[in-house]
Amino acid sequence: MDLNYDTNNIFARIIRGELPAIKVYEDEHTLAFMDIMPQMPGHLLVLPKVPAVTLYQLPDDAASGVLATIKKVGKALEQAMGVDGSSVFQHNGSYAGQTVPHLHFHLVPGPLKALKAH
Ligand code: DGP
Repeated sequence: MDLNYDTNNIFARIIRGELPAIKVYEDEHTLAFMDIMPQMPGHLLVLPKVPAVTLYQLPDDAASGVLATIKKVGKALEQAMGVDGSSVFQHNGSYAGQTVPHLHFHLVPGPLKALKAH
């Protein structure tokens, strides 16, 4: 995967409002929406709006904002789905399974072992 940021990747276009998504949370720095290919019901994605392909490219000063959104959305997801736990995971680079070259965190209301494909 090319680690130079492509401003026309799908998630960049969703952030800019050029492509639709089922958004569940948005603020100045982050966006959360439903995954189009959910590996379990309630599968969400949380993104920082800064241009970064992998976690290792995320500026330190953007990290607390994305973590705050993961916490907020994760707690709401557990409540909405009526479950007592959830999992957060992400991929860095195609070798690790990343398919969209904009940093995103998967948030699922259950254990990783329950994912359809993992
Ligand atoms: P990853 O393998 O970590 O890069 O996961 C990418 C996820 O993004 C995958 O679960 C499917 C999802 N996805 C791909 N394209 C779109 C899209 O256009 N809209 C939404 N909502 N999700 C997408």
